[in-house]
Amino acid sequence: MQKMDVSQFKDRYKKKFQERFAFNYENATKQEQFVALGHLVKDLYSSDWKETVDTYQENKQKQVYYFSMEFLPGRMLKSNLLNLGILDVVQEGLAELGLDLDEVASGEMDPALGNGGLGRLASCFMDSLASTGLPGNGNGIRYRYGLFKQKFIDGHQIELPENWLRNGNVWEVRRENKAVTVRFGGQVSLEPDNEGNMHVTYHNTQNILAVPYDTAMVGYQNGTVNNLRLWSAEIPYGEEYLFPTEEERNGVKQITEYLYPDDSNYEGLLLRLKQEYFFSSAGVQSVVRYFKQLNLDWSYLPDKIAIHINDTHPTLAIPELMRILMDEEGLSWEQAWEITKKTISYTNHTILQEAMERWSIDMMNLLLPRITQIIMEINRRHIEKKTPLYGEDLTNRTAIVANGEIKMANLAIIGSHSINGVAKLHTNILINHTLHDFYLMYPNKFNNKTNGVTMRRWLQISNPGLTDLLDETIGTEWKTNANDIILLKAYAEDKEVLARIDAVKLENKKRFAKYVSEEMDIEIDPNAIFDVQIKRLHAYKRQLLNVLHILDRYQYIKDNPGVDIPKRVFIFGAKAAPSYHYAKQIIKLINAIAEMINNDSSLNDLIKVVFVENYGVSLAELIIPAADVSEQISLAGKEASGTSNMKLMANGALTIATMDGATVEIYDYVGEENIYIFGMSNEEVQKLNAANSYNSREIYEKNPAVKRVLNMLIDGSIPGLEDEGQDIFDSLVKYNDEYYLLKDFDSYINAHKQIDKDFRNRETWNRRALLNIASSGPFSADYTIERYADEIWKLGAQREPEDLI
Ligand code: H2P
Repeated sequence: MQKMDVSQFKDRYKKKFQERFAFNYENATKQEQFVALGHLVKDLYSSDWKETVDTYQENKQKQVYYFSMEFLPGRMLKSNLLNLGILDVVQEGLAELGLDLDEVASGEMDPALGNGGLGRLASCFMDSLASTGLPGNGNGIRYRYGLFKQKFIDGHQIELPENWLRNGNVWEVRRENKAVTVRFGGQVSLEPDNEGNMHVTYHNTQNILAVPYDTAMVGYQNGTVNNLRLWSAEIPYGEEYLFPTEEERNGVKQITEYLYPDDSNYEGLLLRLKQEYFFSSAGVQSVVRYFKQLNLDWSYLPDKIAIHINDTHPTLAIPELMRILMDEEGLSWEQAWEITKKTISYTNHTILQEAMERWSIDMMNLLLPRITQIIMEINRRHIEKKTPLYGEDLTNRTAIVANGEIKMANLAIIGSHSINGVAKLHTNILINHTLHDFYLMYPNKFNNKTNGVTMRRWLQISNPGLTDLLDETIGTEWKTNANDIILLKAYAEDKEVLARIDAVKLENKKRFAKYVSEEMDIEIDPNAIFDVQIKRLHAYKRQLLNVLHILDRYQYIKDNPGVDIPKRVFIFGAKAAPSYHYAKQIIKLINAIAEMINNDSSLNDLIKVVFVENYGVSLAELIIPAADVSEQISLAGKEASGTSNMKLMANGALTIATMDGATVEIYDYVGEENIYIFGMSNEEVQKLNAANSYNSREIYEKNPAVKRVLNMLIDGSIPGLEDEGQDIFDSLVKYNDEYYLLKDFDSYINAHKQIDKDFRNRETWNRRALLNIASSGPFSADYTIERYADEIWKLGAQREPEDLI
């Protein structure tokens, strides 16, 4: 890309604006100012984009395709500017034009095409693939609305559609000429031709057009621009198609409308299955089409293509690739199977049974008859082959098809060459418990790839103050080699640097406090401890434990008016799945408590509760740099990795945590004196499970602090609660507290008391913040991606045709 100075930028911007809108930029809305800038930026990278794609193809380079139901890219303007190396020039240029970059950037919609860590991980990986110069592309769904927009009404979560495309999307390019057809329903017949080869014929299928929209994934100042391809469902056109009825049109549109439509009923489930096949099939078809252009024998497919399935949602890529290779390209089952397994790899992101996808065979058969045949045959062969080796019991436990259902994780493991967990502890749990039977069969398929986060978005963009501090102390090498952040350790005793860490944090806290004041009408003191829990709302993540601590603290302050403890602001950001009743009750509870506490002047502002509405990437960018305390309090063994833990640490928050997920690795790097660990370990949880002796009611009866706090849920102390208080109380006392909150209660409270004490000593606290920042380098997604590339996708070591001879 050609470099641009400030004055060139200003000229180009004015011209671009004029071209697009035919009036002056000064009179424009933020959104229009953004659109013009977006188009300008796109012009700047478009030649690199084309060149990157061409080079991959000319060199017949092996490419990876990351299939994911979710991507959570966040706003892309600043990330593109940073990666193009023109963030400063544009900021300055806009300022000279009388515009503020942050204001203009806020004119971009933040697409909610993901739900939580899973989708954000996919986007961090996209950034890291391009930034490390690796040939890697995304494949997913272009949801018209994505995940719902969250509103709180009377403290309840209300879901609204988020029309993020209403003003168009500057970054995407519609590629109609690359559309493919995806078939649903109907019947299939297999008939032999004269030579005895089987031919598959489809009857009465519903054909849907999958149209790709491509978005550039710009690498960090390296000229690499990869592709994120998102598919949109459309009615096929052409003379052979009759004019569709309204019902047909709606049925098609529906496929790419919402992320995670309510699946608590048959229709919703069917729609979700459609979505999964839709983007898996479209992705595989486009990958195969690309491979065919290389003019190589089919056996080279795994040498040129890696398909990664992010969680089980894209698992149908396995039977789909088999289908194409056999039915359309005439390969034998054995050939197709070898190629498929070598091409596909899978990441498991959770051990929660409820999250393990299963589909009814009947539904699958109705929607995808040929795919179902293939899955049944994969299963039949698996059982036939493994039973003599491992016996009936073990083999049957690994079956893909059982009790009228298809188990997607089992299919993903059997049909791929690699399965990885997302943190060391998680991978160990997979190997030793959840997927142990598979581990006995395929020990070499299992490996760990601890998650990572892109430091570009989560440090450079969201925390410019800290970025400057790092640049001025340790130089700029850390921006391409995050391990260099460790050099900051040398400043652990430097009082000036420690004071600057404090000042940067305070600035970030003021920025967030301003948002809270303007948007929520709550005043918070930037000198208070900002205590942050931001993640999907789920019982295992134990936001409720955080709530119990708040109530305990509330009681303590009430009992001891004028007590001298640091002020705390409890900050929550979380969405609950629309049909997850209990999670929504917890949202209501937090909001009710916020209302009660924030309006109680007798508390002297010693506690405040801020539950931000519609938490997403943009809010995370505001909250994370402002955090003092990072809450990672899941029941040990349940959180596969976590990634907010890494972002918060890199921004100098101290972690209060159970030994779970990647927090265990954070503990290893940062050392026990710089983190607050509490609660049961995974082993202790396992033992308690095995003993079957847990009795939460006994804790309730015997522990006065617990009793007092829990009683608040049911005795009317918290205004505005309806059934929520009783239901939540019951979950903890009557139904034996599935996630052991009461068991971990005391140690959690004690850890928080320690935080109160430690926060007082500013210098020591800042030193520990510094050590957290300094230890965060290994969690850069660049390293994670390099490990995927080397060990799973083998992007560097591809086999060329000569190697075969
Ligand atoms: C999940 C796991 C996290 C993990 C993330 C990415 C599904 O994300 O629960 O532990 O870090 O995938 O691997 P989340 O809960 O945030 O939706």
